[in-house]
Formats: sequence, structure tokens, C-alpha cells
Amino acid sequence: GSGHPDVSSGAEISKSQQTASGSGVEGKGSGGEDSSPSSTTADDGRPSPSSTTADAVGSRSPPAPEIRNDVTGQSTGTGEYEEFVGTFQDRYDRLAGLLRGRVNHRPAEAIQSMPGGSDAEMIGLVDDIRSTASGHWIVELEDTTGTFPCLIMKDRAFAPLVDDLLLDECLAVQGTLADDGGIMFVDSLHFPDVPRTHKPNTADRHVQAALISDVHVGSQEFAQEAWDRFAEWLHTPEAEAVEYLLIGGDMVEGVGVYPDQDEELDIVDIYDQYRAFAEELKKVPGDMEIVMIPGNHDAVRLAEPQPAFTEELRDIMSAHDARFTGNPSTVTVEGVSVLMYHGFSLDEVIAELPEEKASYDHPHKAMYQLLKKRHVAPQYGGHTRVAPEEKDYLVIDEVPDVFHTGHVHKLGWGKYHNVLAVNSGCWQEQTDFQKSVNIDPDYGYAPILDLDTLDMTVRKFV
Ligand code: D5M
Ligand code: FE
Ligand code: ZN
Repeated sequence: GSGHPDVSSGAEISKSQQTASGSGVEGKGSGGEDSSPSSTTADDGRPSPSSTTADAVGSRSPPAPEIRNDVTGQSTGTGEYEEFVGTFQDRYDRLAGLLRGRVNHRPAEAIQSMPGGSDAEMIGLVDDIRSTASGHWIVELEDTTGTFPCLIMKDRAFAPLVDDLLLDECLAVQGTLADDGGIMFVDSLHFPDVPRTHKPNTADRHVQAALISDVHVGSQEFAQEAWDRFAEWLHTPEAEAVEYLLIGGDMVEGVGVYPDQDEELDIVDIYDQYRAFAEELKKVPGDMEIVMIPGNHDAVRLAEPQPAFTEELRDIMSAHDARFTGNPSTVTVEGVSVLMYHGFSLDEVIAELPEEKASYDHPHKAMYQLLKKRHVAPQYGGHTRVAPEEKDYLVIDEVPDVFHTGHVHKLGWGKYHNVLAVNSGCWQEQTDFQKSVNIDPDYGYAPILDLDTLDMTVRKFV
């Protein structure tokens, strides 16, 4: 911690206790087939949990989080279109690496010259999805040597999976070539996915992290009272174990993010917004360890991966000695790896996929799809802007223990193959735009994660 004075008085503490106690809510998370109890052994060679203990009652002394897959300072992109070839090559190489054990794939070029009737297996990025006149599906897969059309018959058991596909995601298929060799009849389809055997790491002491995002300071709709209650609660004995605060982007409302946004700005200068955000952060106990990634309202480049806040902005937000990292990046706290991603692609996933697979009311299910595709923003060229980096930082290389997003301003959590997915809601009440499109934001909730059990409790501060 940086020794900044705590702002709460005793009176405020007891007030916030009343507000917060007994108001934890649970149940927005899904049960169902993807939820299963977490396990507690670490066996995959990642850094083992650190064993620092608090030095005194009521004082936090969390070890510094470790950060991986951070683009900050590593950006290679100059913005030339050709550079995307390299990004996609890296995406293909790394996702194909995950699928290689499941199929004995051949390059598209080799499959093109195989005789009709041959068995064939291929790994490729989805280049096109179209339906035939008779209602079957043709999924065109592309690798570095070419493309090949793969036919999915509508009566196959796995045909509904076609609804889940996004362009540019990586798939493996096994099948048989047609008599003329020009198309593959698909018998099985594989996503990179998270192995069901994934065993999440856990902390070796009782310690918690608050997973929040979308504070939107500077907006007229910033939920000041809820934020103040949350910050006060963090000073109470009940919150003693909450040593980490992970913030998933959209610290401020920003300027010029959407048309007519200025009409709802409380603070019009972007730097003043960060100054005001810094004041809000000072209300949080000074000895908490804070990690922040940017979001699409923040003053960093919009294209993903987004580098961390610049020095100038870090100075403004320096009160807490917070850790600043890129969007996305993986942060390990007490041995638990947390993939932090703002969540901009979730709008697209929700728009493209069937309601039961991804919706604003169940944002964690959209997150499951990203885990299954092992990529935080599979579809290129749509809504989500992607920067041409030599490495595709958006690939989910390493299976995280926890996946934390925000952006859609809806609360939801659940487990997918033992990975806890949490979409954390926001601290901004409904905006005019959200009203016009019927988005009813979940504001003023703080998901609190037990790092030793990976159990979640949600605290409500409105
Ligand atoms: O995003 C908050 C949520 O609201 C997210 O689901 C996008 C959506 N949203 C909000 N304003 C707009 C506009 N003007 N156009 C399209 N989508 C919007 P946030 O990143 O906090 O704005
Ligand atoms: Fe937001
Ligand atoms: Zn956002």
C-alpha cells in the first residue's frame, strides 16, 4: 500500500455495514451442465501460490500480482494491412497447437489434391459460413496454404453447433471427401476449448478479491452513492479479507465515445475525469492491491489488444500504487490466474449467437463461448477493432482459473469446465442510449471472489 489516509470515519463504517450486511445476492450465475465444483490442486506448472500472510489484523499486505500476456510496451503494429497476415498466422499457429492432439490434420493444399473418397482432417480459421439450397451448411476453413469447403449435413447431431460459429475462429474437422474430392463431408467438429480436466489453482490462505469494472466517472449517471457505500464497506471488518481490487476497464466515461454522449457528461475534460476517478479510488483502503486494465471509454487506443494507461494517466491515478496492465492480460493473484478482458467483443457474441448461448441477461454464457473458442474476440472486421500485432494477444493461450470481463454492464457468473467466468456489472445508472435500446444495467454490485475456494458472493450497494 502507499499509505494514503483512509477516508472513512467510524460512523460511516457502521452506516455502510447496515447497507451491505445481508444484502449479498447470489443466483444470477447459471447452474447447469457447465457448473461444477472447483478443485484445489495446482498441477500445470504455473507459478505456485505465494504464501505471504497479513502482518497484522486489519492490515492488508498482499503480494504483488504477476502479469502475463501484456501488450504494453511490446506493440509491433504500425497499422499496415499486411501485418494482419502475421497476426492471423500467430492465431492459427497457437490455436492449431491446441487442436493438434485431437486430429491428424493435413494442409488445405494437400487435401485439395487428395483422391475422392479419402478420409481427411483439417484445422483452419472459419473463412465463410453459408447454407445450401437444401439446408445443409458449408463452412469454409482456411489455413496458411489455402481454403477448403466442409459440408455439415443438417441432420447430423452436431449440426446445431454451426449456430455457435463465428468467422475467424479456429476449428478442427474430420470427415470424408466427396467422390470428386471437392468438398469434405464432416463427421466431427472440434473447438480448441478448455479441457474438462482443468484444475484451478487456489490461494493457500483466506483472501478475497473484488472484481469490478465500468466505473464511468464523469458521466451524469455515475452511481456516486453506491460507489461510496462500496468504498466504505471495504473499510469494515467484514471486508478485511478483500485485499485485491481488479478493475476491468471503463474507469471514466470518456469524451466522444458515442454520438451525443457529451449531453450526458458531468465532467467534460478527459483529464479531469481521471482526476475525479483518482479521488474515488482514494476512498478505497490504501493498502489494497489494485490492478486496472483499460476499456473502450478509456483514453488509450481503441484497437485490441489495448496497452495499459500512459504514464500521464498513471500519474493522475497514482495514489494507490496500482498495477496497470493491458486489455486483455492475465494477472496472477495468490496463485490464482485471472484473465482480465474488458469485454468489447461480448456485444458481438451476443448479437451473433442464439439467445440460449449468449445474452445480456446471461453475459457469463457469452464468456463461455470465448473460452471454448480460446480467443477473446474471434470475429475480425466487425464491431471489435483489432490491432495488427505480430502476436495475437487475444488468443487465450493459457487456461485461466478465473475469467473477468465487464463492458455489457450486466452481472452474471458461472463455471465453464471449472473456469469461473464473472461479468461484473457497472457503477453507472441507465444512460439515455441504454434506455433507447432497453439495456437495464446492473449497477452498484461488487462480486467478491474467495481466492482460496473460488466461491463468489455478490454484494449490493444500491
Ligand atoms: O458499453 C455498455 C453497453 O452498452 C455495451 O453493451 C454497449 C452498449 N452501448 C452503450 N452505448 C452504446 C452506443 N451508443 N452504441 C452502441 N452500443 C452502446 P460501454 O462501453 O460502457 O458504452
Ligand atoms: Fe462500460
Ligand atoms: Zn465498455
